[in-house]
Amino acid sequence: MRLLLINPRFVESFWSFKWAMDTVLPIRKAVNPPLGLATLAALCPEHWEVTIVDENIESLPLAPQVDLIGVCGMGVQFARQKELLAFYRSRGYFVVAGGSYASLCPELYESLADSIIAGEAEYIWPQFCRDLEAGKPQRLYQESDVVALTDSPVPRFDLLKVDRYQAMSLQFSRGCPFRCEFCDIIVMFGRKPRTKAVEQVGRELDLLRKLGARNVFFVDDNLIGNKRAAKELLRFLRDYQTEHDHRFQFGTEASLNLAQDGELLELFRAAGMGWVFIGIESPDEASLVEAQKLQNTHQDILASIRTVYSHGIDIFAGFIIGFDHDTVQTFDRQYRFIMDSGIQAAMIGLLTAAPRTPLYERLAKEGRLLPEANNSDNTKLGTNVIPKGMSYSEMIAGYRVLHRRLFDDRGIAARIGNKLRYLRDPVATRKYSLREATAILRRLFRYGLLAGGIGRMARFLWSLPWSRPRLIPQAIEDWTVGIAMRDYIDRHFRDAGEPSKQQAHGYLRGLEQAFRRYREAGALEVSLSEVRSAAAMLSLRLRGRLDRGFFVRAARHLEQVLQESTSSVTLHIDELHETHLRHLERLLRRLSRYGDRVRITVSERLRDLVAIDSSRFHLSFEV
Ligand code: B12
Ligand code: SF4
Repeated sequence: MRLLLINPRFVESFWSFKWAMDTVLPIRKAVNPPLGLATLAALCPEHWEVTIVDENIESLPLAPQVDLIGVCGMGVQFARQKELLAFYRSRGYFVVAGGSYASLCPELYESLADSIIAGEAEYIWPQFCRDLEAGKPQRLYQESDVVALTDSPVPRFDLLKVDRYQAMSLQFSRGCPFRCEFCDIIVMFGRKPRTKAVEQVGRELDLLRKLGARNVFFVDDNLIGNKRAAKELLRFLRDYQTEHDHRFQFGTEASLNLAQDGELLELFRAAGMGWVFIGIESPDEASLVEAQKLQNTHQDILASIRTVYSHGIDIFAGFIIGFDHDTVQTFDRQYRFIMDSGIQAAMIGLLTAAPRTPLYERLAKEGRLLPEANNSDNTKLGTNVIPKGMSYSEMIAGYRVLHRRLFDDRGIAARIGNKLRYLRDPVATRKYSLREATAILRRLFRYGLLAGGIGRMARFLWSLPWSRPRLIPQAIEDWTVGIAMRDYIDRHFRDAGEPSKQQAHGYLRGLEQAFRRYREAGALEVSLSEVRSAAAMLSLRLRGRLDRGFFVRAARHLEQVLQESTSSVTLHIDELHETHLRHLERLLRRLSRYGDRVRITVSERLRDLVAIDSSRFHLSFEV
């Protein structure tokens, strides 16, 4: 049996760190690989031939030589997952859906896939494989029991393109003992953390070492959910690192009570855990209590952060705005807190109610859910929750302003100072070779710092800890993170408003005039499909009989539209002469920086001729 597993393209978010990936780390194309797919591949019968395609780093095969196709997805990938399931199904493939969102809401997939795998796959996937081989696959395989992680195989890391990811993923435990109201982790994985044996982790690290990985993210929901097991793991990692020349840089997710356990912190350091992601959510105790995030109320949060820094461990953190106790004043409180904390990678989200969570149930009862709104990505300018302490529009406006304040050059530099004041002797890292590190620095200087003007350069130089040179790499990393987040804000958090509607119609008229000749000859159709807040959705249908001049001018016009606004563009390539292929390629190269907002359809006849990089552009199918 030949199986293709696909990780659909993500919509860009803060987590994409697109600017850093495209500009500073061009060898890397995404932050983390789809570990679920590598695990699933390892659960297949030995005689199955498995391939993994991650659309975030590579193009999709449109006519793969396989017998079945599995597509995974989180909620944020649902639209793309649906599109891919429909496309491949329409081509006659047997399609299977799985992953986080199918686990949370399997009912949404009923009409989309031939089989659905809901929940952890360790036991139900082998059962599906047996049924399929026997010719009687069922529609739904739902895990209702508890999977022992000691039964989870070493993932097929060898099927992933290791060098394209910033860090490889490895999972030690699932589940978390806490009960935060908004959390879907405990709905999916339960409150009793389950762990692998440390020897399993050792085997996974052996394979990652063989494949050349250096950077490993322990993707546990809360690595210290079971402290005894966490300590055993960390001791094991410490010894493993000593044995293997401290080859790995590790990072993970943990709850804030990490700061209260000195032994745990020492072990983090000894194991080479250079950074940790912590859900801080709010500096406001009333909001934490409301969210049942009581573990964050037992100590002064700022003091805890500084304790973690004092062990040489960097912090990424999640923050939430929109709790019932939050008002318009909350933005300023969060601003001051985040600045003081020195946290550069501050992932601030609007409170979002994921289906099946206690928060979702409560707000549904209170009539405070927006059913059509985004329920999966809490870092967009919108949520499905109607706030209580402020109006929806005040919340969105405040959210936008908060980001602008935090991620101006002054904010980035000041946070670095506030972090480095407490960060002691960072955990030794060997993330990059000397050659890689030099190339990274050169690109950061040229495209990030010098491009930001003399003011940014001055702030950069001022922020470097000249008297403690060991901390300089941390400052450089924080500038890279800060500029990447700022770049995202500049492109995605523009002001919406009426003038933009006029602007959208202006773009349409501009295109109509510029390309009148082609339109009149029936070679091109231009239209404006929708105007939604600040964004126009422009569409160009290429019908052949174009020339080089068209592509050159189209590149200029479309690049300007994408640069100036949050509009998106759809290119329908219905007809294209072979000799124009290189002109089209040049046009696409110009637009690729905005690929997230460029949708492309290619007519059936041209699919062998026109290859679109679906990891760059949204390749759409007219099924
Ligand atoms: C690593 C990670 C990431 C990585 C990316 C990982 C990747 N490339 O896929 C990063 C850091 C980039 C990330 C980002 C985000 N993430 Co994330 N992430 C995780 C995390 C911590 C681990 C995922 C993982 O590797 N698990 C380990 C594997 C082995 O488990 P698994 O994926 O569940 O797979 C099992 C089954 O689902 C099944 N399976 C998996 N795939 C498939 C496919 C098929 C066909 C089948 C049959 C079965 C199957 O088999 C596996 C073995 O049992 C999870 C939490 C978690 N515990 O899963 C959150 C999680 C998946 N992320 C989540 C969210 C919300 C996000 C963000 C939207 C956060 C945000 N607000 O911005 C962003 C979006 C990214 C973007 N737009 O760019 C949610 C998803 C909720 C949902 N139900 O959809 C989760 C569950 C965490 C949470 N509750 O907050 N994330
Ligand atoms: S600490 Fe994190 S994983 Fe645990 S319940 Fe709270 S939000 Fe969920």
